[in-house]
Amino acid sequence: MDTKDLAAAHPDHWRRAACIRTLTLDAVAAANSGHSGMPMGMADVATVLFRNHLKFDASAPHWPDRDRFILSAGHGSMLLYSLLYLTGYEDMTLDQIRNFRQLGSITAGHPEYGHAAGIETTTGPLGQGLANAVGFAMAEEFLRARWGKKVVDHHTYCIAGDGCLMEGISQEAIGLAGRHELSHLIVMWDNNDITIDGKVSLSDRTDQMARFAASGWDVFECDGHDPEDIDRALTAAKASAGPAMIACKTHIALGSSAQDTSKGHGALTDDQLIADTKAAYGWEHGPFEIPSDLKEEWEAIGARGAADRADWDARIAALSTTRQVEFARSIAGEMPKKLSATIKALKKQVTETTPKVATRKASEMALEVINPIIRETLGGSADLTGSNNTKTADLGTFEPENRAGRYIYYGIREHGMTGAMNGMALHGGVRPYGGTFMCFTDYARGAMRLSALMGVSVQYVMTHDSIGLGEDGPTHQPVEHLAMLRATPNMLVFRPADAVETAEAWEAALNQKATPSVLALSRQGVPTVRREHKTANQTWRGAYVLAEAEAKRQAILIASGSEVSIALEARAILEGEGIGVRVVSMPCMELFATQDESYRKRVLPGGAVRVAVEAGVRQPWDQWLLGERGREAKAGFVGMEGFGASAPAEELYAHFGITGEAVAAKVHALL
Ligand SMILES: Cc1ncc(C[n+]2csc(CCOP(=O)(O)OP(=O)(O)O)c2C)c(N)n1
Repeated sequence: MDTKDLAAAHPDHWRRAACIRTLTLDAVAAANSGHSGMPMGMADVATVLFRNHLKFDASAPHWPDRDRFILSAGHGSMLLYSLLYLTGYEDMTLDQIRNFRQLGSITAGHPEYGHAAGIETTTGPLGQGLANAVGFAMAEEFLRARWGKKVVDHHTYCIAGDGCLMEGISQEAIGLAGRHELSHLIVMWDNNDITIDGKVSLSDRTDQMARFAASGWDVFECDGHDPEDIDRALTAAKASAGPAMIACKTHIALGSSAQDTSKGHGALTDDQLIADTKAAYGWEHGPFEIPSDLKEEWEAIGARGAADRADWDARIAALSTTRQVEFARSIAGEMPKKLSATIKALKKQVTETTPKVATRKASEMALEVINPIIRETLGGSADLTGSNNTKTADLGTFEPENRAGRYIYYGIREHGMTGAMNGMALHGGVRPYGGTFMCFTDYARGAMRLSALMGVSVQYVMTHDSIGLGEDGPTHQPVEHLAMLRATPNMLVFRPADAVETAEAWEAALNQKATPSVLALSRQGVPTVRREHKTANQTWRGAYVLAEAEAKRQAILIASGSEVSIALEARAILEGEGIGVRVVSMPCMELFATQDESYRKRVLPGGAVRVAVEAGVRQPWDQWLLGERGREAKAGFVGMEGFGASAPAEELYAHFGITGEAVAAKVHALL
């Protein structure tokens, strides 16, 4: 590839794109780490996209009707940072570019949501951005149906590399987008034939265009270094009726001696190589230097959308006040005021009727009252709707014929579902929740971790949360999953004991703006353990005294979920013997940990024997058994030590010794 020919063919474009290429070279050299090749290869595509197609206003990065640009190939972060700097995003200063990958800078190794305006999502784990993009596009379709084209009408553009397309999550995302005919989604594939280990052909021979086409996408091709060809392909992609994929033929690390090699993938830091490459670009400026005429051109690109945005503002102002307020509330992620009263009413009804229901059913009962008042919830399940109890009566199905439908059949795609839900939550204006079996959080894990890292409020309805699911056996019975989820920073794990706690958990979860929640729910029926109506949300405190000792307190039993009633059985046995036992229900360890010391001390005072009961592994319980004034000699655990087995649930509880009698015996042994 002769860069002289490219420069001669489109000199103005060439100079604009060279800004991205040289900033990348300089920033990676300064950091002595990073990925030079991808931004150097995709600079032309990105330049044409931003200049001719992307609807955005750099001075208003949160404008709700902007087009979204998602860099799924997050290792090429300098592509995004360069674009944000060049087009004039206020927080992306040249100093930030100079401090690429340094502590405290907003230019992290991979783009991190929340660091800088214009970073729509955190990417780096390959394929995630692509799945997010599908969620963004679904949210856009839904909101367009709800609010009308005048309020919501934008595109989602995504750059994905070979790595993104090799990851399994890509197939889930592609299938979902094809099914839903997401015509406002455009994926640009950086088709450069190179990954870290060498040529793509070392590990893959997939016909990517055929693969997308087979899932219902419209596919296009372009020469990723010819601005006219790129523009043509983008124009065609925007006009297509389905989601569009453009295979952009590019050269990684274009213009350098590492071009078209895996060496070009990583950090190009050699002084001579950088000098030679800049010479090949015809670039005669110093490091980090963008000549003012070019910077002005780029800033004009950044301001191109200002008129569109002003028009949009006027259209919003023309809406009725009620609609304006509702739009602003949903975009801000605020809960409607009615939520609290609605949950209280449900709790009251449950304490009066004391049903014995599975907490997955209790979750459905909660959703039946939540969904009608929060019109931005988008529910779904990875093909376990009837088991996860995620679909309520009023939702309707989201599909091309009914974009206003609020229930999504994700198919058997836990990871794709989760990545899409992240995208929806990031888009704003919708509140996604989705379900699968708790055991298959493993399949969703890559994206769940990113919900937590980014701080987006997605609710995970994870049913069949223990051996209590019974006959499906150990393949389906989670034992280590609660520990894994609780170990994840910024994730709330709710394991409610009954229908009251489940309603409270939903309220607490929905009120989180920057933290995802898992609701770990039982398959099997559990009795109502909260028999006295309290308006205050007890679950919000993480743990609370459910039943006080009657005789002199000698033991505290701490339990969650379906094991709370087992702890109550043990208490009855022990109290019958004159041993005073307090039962603490602990539906959410993370929230309890945030309570002040005096509250924690009131719930878990020192002195008494402590036994935790949960049909999972012990690991997360040590904090409450040994810490918080506990002592090893006085601590015990009743739960799982290995995998489960296939049998009816009650037999399994007996077999694994998770019974009231076993808990009572443990207390005896410790006293
Ligand atoms: C899930 C995941 N696995 C592995 C990596 C490490 N990784 C970063 S880039 C890359 C190669 C990607 O190849 P490609 O998408 O073709 O990028 P290019 O070489 O074109 O820059 C790998 C394996 C990662 N970031 N995410």
